[in-house]
Amino acid sequence: MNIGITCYPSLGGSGVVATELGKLLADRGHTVHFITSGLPFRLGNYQPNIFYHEVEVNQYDVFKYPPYDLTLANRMAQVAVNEQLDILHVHYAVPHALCAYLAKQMVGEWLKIVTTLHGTDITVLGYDSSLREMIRFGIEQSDLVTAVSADLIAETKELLQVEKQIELVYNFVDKRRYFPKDVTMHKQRFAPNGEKLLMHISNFRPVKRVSDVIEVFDRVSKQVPARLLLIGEGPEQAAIRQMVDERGLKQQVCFLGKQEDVAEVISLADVMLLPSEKESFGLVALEAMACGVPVVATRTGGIPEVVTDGVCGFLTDIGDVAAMAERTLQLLQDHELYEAFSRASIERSNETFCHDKIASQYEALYQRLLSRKELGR
Ligand code: GMT
Repeated sequence: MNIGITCYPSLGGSGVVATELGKLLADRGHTVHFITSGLPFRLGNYQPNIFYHEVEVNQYDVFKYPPYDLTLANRMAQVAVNEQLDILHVHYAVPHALCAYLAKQMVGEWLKIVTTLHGTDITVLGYDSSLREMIRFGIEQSDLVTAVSADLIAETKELLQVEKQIELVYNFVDKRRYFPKDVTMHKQRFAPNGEKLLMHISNFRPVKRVSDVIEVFDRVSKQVPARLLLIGEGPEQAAIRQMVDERGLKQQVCFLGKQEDVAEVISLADVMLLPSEKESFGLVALEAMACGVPVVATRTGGIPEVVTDGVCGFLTDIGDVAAMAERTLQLLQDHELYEAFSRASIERSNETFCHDKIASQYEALYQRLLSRKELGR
């Protein structure tokens, strides 16, 4: 198949999933065309059947707002025709589903549009009255729509009142890269006296509740010697640094900034903390599980579909930092429990969220769409 993929190319779960999917599809012999505003950051090494088509936005002085959406739609249409795309798979509804719709209007019905909903495109933007109807339209006009958790499907249906069937396709983790790694050398650097390492990875937006991570760490480190590794950057970072200083935790908290390949660092962690307000899936939780790191997270959105509470991690109510700290301590202090959770995490990520299994699901959906096309539907 000739498959076009559009996503946000910078750091972020939806871009990661889209890029990794493109690579897997290329491994399976398909030709993949990324149509994006920048080179997807996880694209990695050259692969002969992966192509990149840059979307260059016109910065003409008259425009107060450069027309990214129109330029993208036009580029999608060009690539669809020139490369004879069978499928155009867009990740994140806004504006990608609408751009794909416009491209399809330009080239013809033969171009099949698949839209994957990732979370904030519904759970945040869907509440914006200036976008809501547009998002609903983009979903209804897609030939096929998928979402990354059952919870996201339910919220989309309820909030936007869409009639369209939405297929559940979970996110995945590539178990060839995410597995427990020997990090003894690095551990020595971050935990020189054998301290326990807690970790949090996010874009430091308010929805991630990074201040809860600090609250939890503060409590845990009063009971067991521990360090905290924070990975990622974002708008809350300055406030978090200040909070760390005010609590006198500076020596125990390390800000690692943006890391391109978290597969290399996750194995350093003893426990991954994810106290989000909302999380349609929680890719970071899955990546931690694949590396055998138990997760302590909030019972919100799609997280309970990823982290089985009491088996591969613990789930608590949003903002209940006391419970999160207690659960973290339980894991850190009970070796047998820890080992059981670690094994269960690896097993669950390999079975339910294996890259091969999910790539096959997408492939089957594409094939279903294309066979409908042959039947003239
Ligand atoms: O987490 C974010 O804010 C980034 C966002 C994105 O679009 O990259 O993540 C969303 O999509 C990820 C991949 O499907 C999911 O794992 C995240 O749970 C989801 N974020 C939220 O729902 C807040």
